[in-house]
Amino acid sequence: MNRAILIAGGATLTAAGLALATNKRARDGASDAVAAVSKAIGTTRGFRNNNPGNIREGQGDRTAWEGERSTDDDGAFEEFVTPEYGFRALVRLLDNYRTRYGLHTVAGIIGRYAPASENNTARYIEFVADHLRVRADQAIDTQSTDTMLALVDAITRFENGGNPYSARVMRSGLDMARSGIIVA
Ligand SMILES: [Ca+2]
Repeated sequence: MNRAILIAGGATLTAAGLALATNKRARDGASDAVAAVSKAIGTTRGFRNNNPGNIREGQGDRTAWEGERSTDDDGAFEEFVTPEYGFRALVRLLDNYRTRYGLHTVAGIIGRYAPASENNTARYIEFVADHLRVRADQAIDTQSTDTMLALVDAITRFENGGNPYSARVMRSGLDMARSGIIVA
């Protein structure tokens, strides 16, 4: 399987491929394509809500996340004041999958995270497993910072068609989630 195509979802790879071209016209086209992709990702629902994992509101929206916006403009999804808080919530949720539900595989984790009633779960599982370079039914160690960040990155890419966030922003969210200082 061509991993680059799978991860890029087409558009980013096309831009990257074009960027290798040496003639100026192709390079200009590539810059436009990259800008268009960045702009498209910057307008996704997950991006607007600072909720890169597209965490849904629970029934009655009773979960009060740390860093949740005081306003509720999106009636279906959680909204956070910064992307760091969105990543924090995602890591908290995925840590719960391990500690509370004993989920240790991509199939188990994504099967719960993105139920088939509202998602193409099979495609989601395949995408994430491929990104992590594991089999869907293989145990992964989500206690590991690197593995959790890779999982969060894959979810962000699948949910938004790409990941516009820096590694630092994701790491900051993970550190907040696991610091034990902020509790929610
Ligand atoms: Ca909301």
